[in-house]
Amino acid sequence: GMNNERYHSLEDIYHLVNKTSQEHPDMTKLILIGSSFEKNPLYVLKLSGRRGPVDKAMWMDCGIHAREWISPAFCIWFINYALTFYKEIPDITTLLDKMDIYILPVMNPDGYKYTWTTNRMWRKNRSVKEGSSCVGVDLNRNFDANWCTAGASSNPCSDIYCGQYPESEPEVQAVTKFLRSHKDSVKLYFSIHSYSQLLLFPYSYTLEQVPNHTELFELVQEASFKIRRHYRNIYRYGSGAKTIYLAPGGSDDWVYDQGIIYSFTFELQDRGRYGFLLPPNLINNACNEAFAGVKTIAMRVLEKL
Ligand code: 0X9
Ligand code: ZN
Repeated sequence: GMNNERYHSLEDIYHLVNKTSQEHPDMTKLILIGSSFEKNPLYVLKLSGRRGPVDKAMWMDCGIHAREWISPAFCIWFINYALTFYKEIPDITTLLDKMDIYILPVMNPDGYKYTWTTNRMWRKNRSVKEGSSCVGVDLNRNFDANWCTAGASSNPCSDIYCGQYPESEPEVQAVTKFLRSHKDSVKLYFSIHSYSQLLLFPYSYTLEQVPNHTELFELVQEASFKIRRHYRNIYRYGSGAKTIYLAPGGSDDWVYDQGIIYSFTFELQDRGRYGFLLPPNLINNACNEAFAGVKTIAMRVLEKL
């Protein structure tokens, strides 16, 4: 239910997504975009309103980093919200009537599973390479965007290891392949992380500003104001490099340079009290305010397109 949330295991998430697609065949499509290093499937759920085809779409991925449990929880929450309140609440109805929404609930299923079984604080994927005893690549350092420069590490034992070469990881390959082939329709990109309460946009790989910096700044500023007014929580905002740190090889920067100029990374609750261990009773509030941010930006972008 929407009010006593809990975190879902990887098996639960597969089951939920599968069940949801079967219960809503008119509004959903389940798309297998690839598989992880350990051969777990990467499913994208496509959400559409009950209307004819449209040429605009939004993408949202969750769970790039294994330990950030609120992130997959938000993707699941979003799917439930959309299918429950389509034609009941104007915000989600407008979004689904005007664009298709592609949701990847867990981009790093191997790592996510590992945080449930073995190490709650695991961040990377679980790929192994001959000649190294350390496991995993940071998927948000493996995209082909100023790959492995300052802010990433070439040491396989580092938590921010960039991998052997750009897009070396199957999870990254699956996402880039899908987005390359849907470049014309996807206008809006969100990547959901935690924690720190930040609304970020490119670049993170350089301190230089993107051409539409002012436009993106105004979008995240408005989203932050809305969240503060409705939920009394503070979200800082700005370009990644200037707001937190230089970090190359990220999904948002790669997406931006592909021409998807409305590209965002959200860092959800909290600001450090619980960190990655956000208690289940706070999931709902975290998701409600994250949705307020996504909605604010998506509505504005729709007006511009
Ligand atoms: O460092 C990251 O990958 C993200 N922060 S996290 O604490 N969730 O690991 C921030 C990503 C910002 N965007 C890029 N670095 N491209
Ligand atoms: Zn993260």
